[in-house]
Amino acid sequence: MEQRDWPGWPDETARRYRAVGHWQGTTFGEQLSGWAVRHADRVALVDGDRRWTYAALDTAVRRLSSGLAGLGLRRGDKVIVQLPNRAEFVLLWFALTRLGVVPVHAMPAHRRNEITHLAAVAEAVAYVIPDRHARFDYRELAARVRGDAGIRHVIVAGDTGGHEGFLALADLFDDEPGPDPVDPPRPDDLALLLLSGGTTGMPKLVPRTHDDFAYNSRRAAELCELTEDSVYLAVLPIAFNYTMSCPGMLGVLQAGGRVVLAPSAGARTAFELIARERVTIAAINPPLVPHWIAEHEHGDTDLSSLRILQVGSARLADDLAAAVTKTFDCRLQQVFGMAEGLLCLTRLDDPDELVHTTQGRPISADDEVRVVDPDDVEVAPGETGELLTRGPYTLPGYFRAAEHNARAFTADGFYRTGDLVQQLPTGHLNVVGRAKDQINRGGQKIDATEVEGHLLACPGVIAAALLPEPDAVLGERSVAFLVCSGEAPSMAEFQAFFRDRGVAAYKAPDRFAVVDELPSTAVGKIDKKALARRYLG
Ligand code: J2J
Repeated sequence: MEQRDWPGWPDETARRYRAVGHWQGTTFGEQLSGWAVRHADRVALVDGDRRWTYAALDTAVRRLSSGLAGLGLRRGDKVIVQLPNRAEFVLLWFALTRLGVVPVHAMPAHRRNEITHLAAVAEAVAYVIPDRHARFDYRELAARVRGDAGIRHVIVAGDTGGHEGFLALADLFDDEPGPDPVDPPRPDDLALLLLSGGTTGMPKLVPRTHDDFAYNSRRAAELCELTEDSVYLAVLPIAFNYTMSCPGMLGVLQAGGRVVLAPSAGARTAFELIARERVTIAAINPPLVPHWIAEHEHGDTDLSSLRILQVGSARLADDLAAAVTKTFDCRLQQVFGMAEGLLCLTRLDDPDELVHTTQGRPISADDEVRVVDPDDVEVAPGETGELLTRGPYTLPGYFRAAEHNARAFTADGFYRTGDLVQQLPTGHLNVVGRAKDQINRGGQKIDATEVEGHLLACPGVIAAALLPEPDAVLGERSVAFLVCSGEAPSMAEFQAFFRDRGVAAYKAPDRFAVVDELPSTAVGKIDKKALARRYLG
């Protein structure tokens, strides 16, 4: 069934990735059981005052798996998981993947518009939410989505709030771990679905297998020299590929280390946890960097355990990178990754010059990289071009998106990243721009086409174009250029319109500019380059 949902790697390529040991032929359920034997009494997971040893984690996961199987969840079923950085995410994630049930990684910021879309594409049978998080009641959202999307079960990590038919996650733990799943997943099965940043209207789903995702995190963990003594602080949302597998939660667990979940991304919270748990590696994005630097300069928290500070998901300015090295007594590691796969890291022994000015180089010797011009011809070394890639953990095609796949991949299976890069003789990449119609708002990706669709649905808007503009904090923010009939709606009206449509708040334009007309190209498309030149200088 899955082969029809997404293309899979060519057989010959898959054989090679197995033969060289990238794909080790184990599932996450098997891996967790192995870790539980090897590291039984070591602490695996910390969430506030709650702690799980490896043995306790494995037992809790088995109990939850049995309960989920009792609900009727089976290998191949899809479940939308929208949980913040709480231990329940980790327990649930392993319980689902142990059964071969596929978590669809929604982000806490997503709302009705996004969840309904994910549910429809994945044909999700269940939806897992917190009760409340960051002043938002997810039960209200689930109550609305359930009807639209054919979701059979809503599972709440917390209080069901009396919503009829909602199940409490806590009630799904069987008293004892049940037998092994009757129809266990295979290592080359779909293990999870990640969300792409999106460039074509609505986010695509990125299929990742047990084999490829495990390789991704294992290889990243090797390059970060993680050991049993490593303690990873999850600052960004745990469902994010970066936090999951680069090396993230999975990388640190496979090394026998400890995962500490930060309840929010605030620098103060993070610093307290670093001191308390003796954190050795943390992963953040560029907008957090100035906060971390300021917190360090004004406070006296003991950060002496920290060995690696990873920064990625948007371009880190070179001077900010140098400031990190100057401020913190640890190694900066730049991280350039994507839900689709390819991960680039600066190496721990790279000279500062490379660490401060590049976004690293691919983690696998089998990551194939091409830098091409608009005709797909390779540019001269060091010149700017679009980055194309294929490899042992880069998707061979999106999930249920045959038409899009035809455009997003070359005939020989290279994924078109939409990132403009220059490659140095050392293999390091410098991300210099973007060929895709996307805004990177401090690490959050906004699909311009999708937002333009919402804007055009707003009464009085005749034409719309969303562009990035520089922002001191976020790197980029979004600006909507609009042509309106009659008087343009106010900023407040636009915001209310977006909220009522159930669109995640970060997608609402940061600024609106009403113009008389939008320039167009020879073929009649909106000419965003001309627009940017005219209004953004
Ligand atoms: C410039 N652009 C970057 C960087 C990502 C690890 C880290 C990040 C992501 C991620 C991820 C960048 N400099 N250092 O999945 O595993 C932009 C590029 C890229 C897109 C992918 C991971 N790091 N980007 O950010 O799927 O444009 O993944 O193609 O959200 O973010 O976005 P996303």
